[in-house]
Amino acid sequence: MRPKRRAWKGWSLGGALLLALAGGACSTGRMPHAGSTAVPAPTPRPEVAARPLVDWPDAVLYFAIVDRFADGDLGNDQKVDRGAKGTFHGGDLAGLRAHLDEIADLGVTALWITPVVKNIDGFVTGAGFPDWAYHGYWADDFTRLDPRFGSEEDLKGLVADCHRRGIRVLLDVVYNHAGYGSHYLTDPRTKGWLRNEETGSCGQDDVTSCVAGLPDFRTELPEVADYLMTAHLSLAKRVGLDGFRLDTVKHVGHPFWDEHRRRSRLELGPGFFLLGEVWGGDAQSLEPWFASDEMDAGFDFGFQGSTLGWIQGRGRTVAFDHYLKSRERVHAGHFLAQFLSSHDVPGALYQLHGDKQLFRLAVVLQMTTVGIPTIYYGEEVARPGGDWPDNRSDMPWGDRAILPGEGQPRDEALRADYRRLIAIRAHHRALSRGVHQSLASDGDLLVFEQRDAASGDVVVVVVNRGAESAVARFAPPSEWAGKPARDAWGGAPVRADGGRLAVEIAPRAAAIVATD
Ligand SMILES: [Ca+2]
Ligand SMILES: [Ca+2]
Repeated sequence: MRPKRRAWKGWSLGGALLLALAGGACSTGRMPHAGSTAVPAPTPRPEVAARPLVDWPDAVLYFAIVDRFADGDLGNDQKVDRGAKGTFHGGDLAGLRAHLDEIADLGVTALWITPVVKNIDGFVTGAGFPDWAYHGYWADDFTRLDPRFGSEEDLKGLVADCHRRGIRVLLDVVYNHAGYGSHYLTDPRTKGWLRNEETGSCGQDDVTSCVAGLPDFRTELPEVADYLMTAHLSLAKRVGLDGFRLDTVKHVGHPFWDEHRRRSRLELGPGFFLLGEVWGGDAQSLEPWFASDEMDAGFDFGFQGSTLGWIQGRGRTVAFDHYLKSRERVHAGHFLAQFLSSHDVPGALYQLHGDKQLFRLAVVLQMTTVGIPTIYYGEEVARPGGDWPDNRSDMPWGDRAILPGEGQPRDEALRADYRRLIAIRAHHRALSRGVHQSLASDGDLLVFEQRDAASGDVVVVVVNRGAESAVARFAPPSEWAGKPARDAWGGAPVRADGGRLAVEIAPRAAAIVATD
């Protein structure tokens, strides 16, 4: 979770608490959502053909906010108000299980879900509206699941259902802080575990500050570290998780992450995957966490801005090409994860003012570079998103009777294009593991090659951000000798031009050229 410093401006835990604690009345007077007739039927469990799990370097990751995806159990809804942005909307693990094929059908191979441990029951108003813990980042008890999201059996079932579909599961976990007003602050056994603003004990640096006013765990204390790690790692073991997405990594010290890595491998095996959120991270700045092997992968926070900037005509093409090349200079054995949208930033389609043609160029670039493409739920069907908190709106389900996003429009053509791009990536190891080489970066035309030496797979990617048609000319890779090349993405004409190949590329269009 990105600390909402701007949103929380003026927030203070000193003096009058702006927090309605457990069971506290909702100051808006809103009533729980009345029962809907759209109660899902008991979830059928159709036979699913088992699909193999995919190695992490080739993974495509789908990120869902549990509360905003699908409500599979209206019985666990509490104070749900689907009309308000900061409230619970009712989504849960049962909903994810019931509609897992929506995700699996895209071809993704991994699922990241928001935290599901027990969160605080109240809300805060520092953002100017009642804001609840629907996102799961405001824990009140790390040792049990939040009934609003479901039970441990639900989580175990979700993991099993995902595995049958060839999908690994990463659970988002927070080690840095507890929720506002969490019981850890009042329980005499644990209140000494936290730095907090009420006692003025928050430090100034990344590790000891109280991010967005949240009580900060003294993770340097062995008792605290052991409690938190035991809670998360034992849950992972009980339900069969494949790894964690680690929240607020830079706000916890390196010795903690060293020990966490040691224990996660000891208790869950060497393959237990750790994807960390180091805010602002990229291939270079993640080095301190990768060099000491504290985690396997980290988010590349530069990808969204670099990509959206270039396709909108900002910056020189050669500079963007250099950026793409720089992404492979990540510490050996470690990976970047590239997103176009997230719960902490305005989404790509929103930033592009709804221009789906440009958005498709961004998705092509996301799916043709090394790293783990991370799809933020609903962007594949053109969920409009917006700035926070609109970037956390409900999964659109169109005319399907699925709450909370029933009736919200979906772009099925865009979703079909996501499926095709993911299939192209799955077919070409050069896209997930290859070495990037620039073939042309003049004007508005970007042409680069991805080559995977191990498999001999070579793909040439052509992207024209300009308003005029262009022709990309390049020498065909030797691996293509004797085989006709074609554009597997947009069907652009590919013709021989002397000893070279020429690809005619329309304005604001892309080609993914290969021989198979
Ligand atoms: Ca529910
Ligand atoms: Ca901290």
